Amino acid sequence: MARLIVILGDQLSPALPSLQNAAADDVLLLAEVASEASYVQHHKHKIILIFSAMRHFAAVLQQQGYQLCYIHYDSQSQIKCITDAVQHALTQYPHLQSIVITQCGEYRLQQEINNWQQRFSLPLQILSDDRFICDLPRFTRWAQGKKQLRMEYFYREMRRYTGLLMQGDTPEGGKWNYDTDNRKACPHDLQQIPPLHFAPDDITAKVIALVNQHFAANMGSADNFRYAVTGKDARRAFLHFVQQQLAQFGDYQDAMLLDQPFLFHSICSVYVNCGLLDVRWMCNKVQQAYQQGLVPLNAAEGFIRQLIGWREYVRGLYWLLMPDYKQHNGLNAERPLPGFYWHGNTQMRCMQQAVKSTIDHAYSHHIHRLMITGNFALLAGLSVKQVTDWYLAVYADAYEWVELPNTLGMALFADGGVLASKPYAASGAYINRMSNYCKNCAYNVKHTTEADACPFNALYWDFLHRHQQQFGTNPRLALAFANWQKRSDSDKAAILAKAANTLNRLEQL
Ligand code: DLZ
Ligand code: SF4
Repeated sequence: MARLIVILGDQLSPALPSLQNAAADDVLLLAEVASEASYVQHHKHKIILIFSAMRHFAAVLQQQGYQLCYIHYDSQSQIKCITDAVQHALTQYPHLQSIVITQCGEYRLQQEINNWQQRFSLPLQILSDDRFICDLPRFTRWAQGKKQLRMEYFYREMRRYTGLLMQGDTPEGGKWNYDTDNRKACPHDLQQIPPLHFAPDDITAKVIALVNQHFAANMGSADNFRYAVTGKDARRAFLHFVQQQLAQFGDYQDAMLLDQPFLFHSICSVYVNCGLLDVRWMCNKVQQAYQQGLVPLNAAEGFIRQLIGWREYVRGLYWLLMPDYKQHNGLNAERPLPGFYWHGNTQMRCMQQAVKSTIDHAYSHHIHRLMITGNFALLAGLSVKQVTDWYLAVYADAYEWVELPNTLGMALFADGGVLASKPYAASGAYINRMSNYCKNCAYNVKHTTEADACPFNALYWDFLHRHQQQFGTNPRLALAFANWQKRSDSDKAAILAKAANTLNRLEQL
């Protein structure tokens, strides 16, 4: 019984469940469609990455003898969405008798897929995505009956389940988590080894021309695209990271340096999230590097924690809590997103650096995302909808399952504390400790109310003051509130006036 096997743009893995029993008379469908390319205004690099990786993946499948139905992007086409593409394929290949797909990463599109059985009057098989280590029933079982769903406990279960960095029942080195050893500031003269980049081949060059033609207004320049677009090159990029960068990644995971957008980060989230890299393979390589004495434990553990802890945890939460999760706006944040999130023209050096890296590479590392663009959005009460759409659009590794919990929950605390135990609000002092940006900034990080004061400072106190009701009793913020209360009434009034003035002139910062 011949089947239509639908493969989405973030399902580019040879081990994809729906490909496992593919037969010669099955038809494999990959479709570049307007709805997926424009449901947010994706960065140019994200579209190039997905389209080019889809074309390369299809070429390999074809070489292996599979029948392919590949739909190239065409702005005039009647095929505007994945459902249209399925309709087209079923018309072209009338012998097909059922549809198979691996569960989709985003709720939005999964809802559309759920209608296919009725719409096409054919059996539809949706396979669990076992490229993730924790399947969704397992996550639901873990979450059941718990008052708080903390990543740390989930992570420990994943360590036990996978056996990664374990000695029997105990964690390697005696501690589960070396997060406190991941927070060193980076000396500015430490030698940097950049991630591997790849010159575009003919297939990518064609996609670059297409994106220049049809997505000219989107963020970024198509002409400096250097990501890997095949599994083979993505694996090369990852092994380069393990051999050259991972040893330092542990110490400097949270550090930021002027004009060093990558530091010791792997940037492999871009590859693993569209399927070019396999999580288990990556973790095994990192564990081997530790066992061979090439990298210290805090680096290996810190990296594995991101993959089998945080990444799996946010995916589980997303599917557990959608669609309601997307509606949360616990701090009533509605202020429009300032233009500098798109163009980066601001005197705030930290913001300028985070947005520049975003524009240049469709990438910025987790502390840029959490503690600069995210922290600013939290403090200034920027619209949850606009901020989450921005993150989904501008990062090459962003799909809603990973973006929404990280942004709405972690950065904006809009879910009322499902994900984080306190808001990640910070003044300029944190950014100064973790970077050399403040030394190179027009604003003075030590000032709060003066004309040249760092905008993060007054906004930070204003945030605490505004949300005293919600957070005043949170033990993790007790010290911050005590410091606020210690200030004289006139000091408080001056800080709140400065914050109000800052909020009124966000576009001029
Ligand atoms: C992100 C993306 C883009 C830009 N374009 C396509 C596309 O044309 N066809 C496709 O199948 N997938 C694309 N994707 C990835 C999907 O949006 C992604 O598979 C879903 O959001 C589910 O995670
Ligand atoms: Fe950012 Fe403030 Fe430091 Fe400037 S002084 S870089 S605005 S934290």
